[in-house]
Amino acid sequence: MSDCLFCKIAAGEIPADIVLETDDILAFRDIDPQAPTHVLVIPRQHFDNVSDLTRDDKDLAARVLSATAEVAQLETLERGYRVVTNVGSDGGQSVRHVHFHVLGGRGLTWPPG
Ligand code: DGP
Repeated sequence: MSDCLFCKIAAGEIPADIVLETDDILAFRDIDPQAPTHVLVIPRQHFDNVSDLTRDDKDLAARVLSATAEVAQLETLERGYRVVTNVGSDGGQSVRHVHFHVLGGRGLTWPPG
């Protein structure tokens, strides 16, 4: 999508601090980190949010989830971490391109606000 921020990051049109990159997935550091490690994992392909993923996308969805684990390993989050995806306004989603937050490096409280 031409007006999507994360599509532009995926296309290299907007710079990002990239942690992991494959043909169809990108992981980059969040611009406003909420923990010592805060990385966003996205498919390069545009989906508004996780609700738009269907059974047809199961292989890509599995690769994205697997990439979150790989990021945790690269960031040495051996004490644990959290994977979050926000959906819609009540879910706190501010960027409409599906993304998984990988947060770690400190003890995280529950429930989130
Ligand atoms: P969410 O609120 O769940 O939609 O998360 C969107 C995240 O995207 C938020 O934590 C801040 C981050 N973000 C917004 N703009 C940029 C940007 O231009 N670059 C990077 N690296 N992260 C961004």
